[in-house]
Amino acid sequence: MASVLQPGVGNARQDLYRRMDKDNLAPLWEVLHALVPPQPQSPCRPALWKYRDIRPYIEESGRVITAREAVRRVLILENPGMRGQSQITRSLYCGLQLILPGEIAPSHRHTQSALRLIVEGAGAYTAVDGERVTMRQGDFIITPSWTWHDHGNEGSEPVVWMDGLDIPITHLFDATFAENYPEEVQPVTRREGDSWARYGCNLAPLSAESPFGKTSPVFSYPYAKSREALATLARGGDPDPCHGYKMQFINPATGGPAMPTIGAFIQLLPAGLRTAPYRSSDATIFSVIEGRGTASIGGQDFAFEPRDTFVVPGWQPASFSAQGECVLFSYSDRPAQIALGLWREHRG
Ligand code: GTQ
Repeated sequence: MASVLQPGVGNARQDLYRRMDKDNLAPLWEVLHALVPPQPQSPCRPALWKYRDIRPYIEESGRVITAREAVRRVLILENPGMRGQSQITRSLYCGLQLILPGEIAPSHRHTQSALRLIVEGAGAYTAVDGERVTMRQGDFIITPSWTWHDHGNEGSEPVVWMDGLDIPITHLFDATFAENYPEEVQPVTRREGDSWARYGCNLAPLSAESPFGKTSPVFSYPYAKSREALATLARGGDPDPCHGYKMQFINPATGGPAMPTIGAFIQLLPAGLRTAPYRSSDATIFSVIEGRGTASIGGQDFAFEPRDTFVVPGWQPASFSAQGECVLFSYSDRPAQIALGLWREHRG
């Protein structure tokens, strides 16, 4: 029943608010609608970063600071609706990291999980708890929470990759810890390919140890393998109307997502495909590996080409129109939302 405001009640309320404010109290009824909206109300906006436009800044960053001095030489992709917060969505961070030939990004570890999607160049490596992996374009590489990692470039060309981290999630929980390795580069204790051989070939050691806790023991998913799988699927059956041929990267030890907080996906859109609108509660960051097309996000059209990055805010309808055959990598906080019973999707 609507209450009728008596004369003087407005003043009485303001008076109450003022007095209790100094005791760190606030009235819920003034903010209830904003705290519990019927649908997500996010400052996150759709956006696209054209690699062609931002590549000069990345190159210039390589002239003004070394990887050693920067620790990580990264340009952060900040959501235009959340400038200054180092966030591309409310829960995730995104950056483009540059490492020049001969450079080293020193070893450290943190509770944040990181993923890398190699965007340009070859010949760099990242090391995870004693094992190095060579980076190639399109590779999806994980740095599990609390694992030592350093990056180096032993090749002859600049290497750029996209960093996806769950920084806002660890900050939300105030569960952020970090430390530097005592030396710049951690010792190599396993041969390259060890973890792939051990966990990535539908084989597993007889003992059920999990070297990286809740994160996949396979920390590098070579693009050549994922691309071949997508090509086989695309030859064999009809595409999903919303997604084309879309797969998620898994932890072979559990069959679940490769990382506990971040879901990672790869999809092939056949040339000419126009997908049906799709929305889900996990805001999603896309990196274009192959092909040109248009992403329609919340009614706005964004033309994309290889190496571009774009973001689809949660619960905004998105559809794709593929000019040529496209391959898109994407990541979101879906595993975290599913674990907490929050995730929703809507097709059509
Ligand atoms: O490579 O360890 O983009 O710690 C941000 C924080 C990359 C990294 C980032 C990091 C890293």
